Amino acid sequence: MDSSQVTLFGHWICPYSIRVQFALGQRKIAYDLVEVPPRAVRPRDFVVPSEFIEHSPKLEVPMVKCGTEYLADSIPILEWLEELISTDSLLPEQGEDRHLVRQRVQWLDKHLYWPMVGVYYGTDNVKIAEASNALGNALVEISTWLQDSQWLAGTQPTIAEAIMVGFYTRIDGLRELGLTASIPTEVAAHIDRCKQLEGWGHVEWSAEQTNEFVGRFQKYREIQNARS
Ligand SMILES: N[C@@H](CCC(=O)N[C@@H](CS)C(=O)NCC(=O)O)C(=O)O
Repeated sequence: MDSSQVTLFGHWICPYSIRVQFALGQRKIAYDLVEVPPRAVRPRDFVVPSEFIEHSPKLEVPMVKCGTEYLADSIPILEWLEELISTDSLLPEQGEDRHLVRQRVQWLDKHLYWPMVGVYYGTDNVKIAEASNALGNALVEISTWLQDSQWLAGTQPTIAEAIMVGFYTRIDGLRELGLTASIPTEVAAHIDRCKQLEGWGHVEWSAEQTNEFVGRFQKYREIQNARS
């Protein structure tokens, strides 16, 4: 398969898009990026590409086009890219290691992402504090994985890192939006290691992007609170 035919329909502000963009960068797969801002932050005059409307079942980013085929939903996309392209894999071949990666990917998707999204989409302080605490608890659990290994699942970076960097890109912004939980030492060291990876350069936020993220969600809160 010619990897030059990969197109990512995504957006930097979407942590699910970041998962895929990180994996593409880390695996040195060439790709085109078509920016589709999620509805909550979409400029009014933005014209959604018809190709995206036609092929994305839930109108969610990320969606990937490989050759002539399309797939939406980040975790299936990461698996699909592993099936299609074998270079610089982020999924171990062996059964048990592969199982651990998949298990941790699912765990992060649920126990890290739910509270993370809860912090920035939160509109009342009690809910934001609850999400922040849940996120802190998730980080404590993750720190136990990192006591045994430098990486989240096994001895190499895997698609579990792709999930995690969706959180790492926005930590500073989350702090401004109400994240108070502390980052365990093992996780802080893991952040530093992830920042050395090739994929990080594809997803890292500038200070302007952090400010834009914070500003857009502060505005979102204002609008929601004015309505209620
Ligand atoms: N389960 C999906 C979730 C993707 C998702 O929630 N994407 C959001 C943006 S972060 C989206 O596009 N929502 C529709 C919209 O806001 O227009 C995945 O893992 O890719």
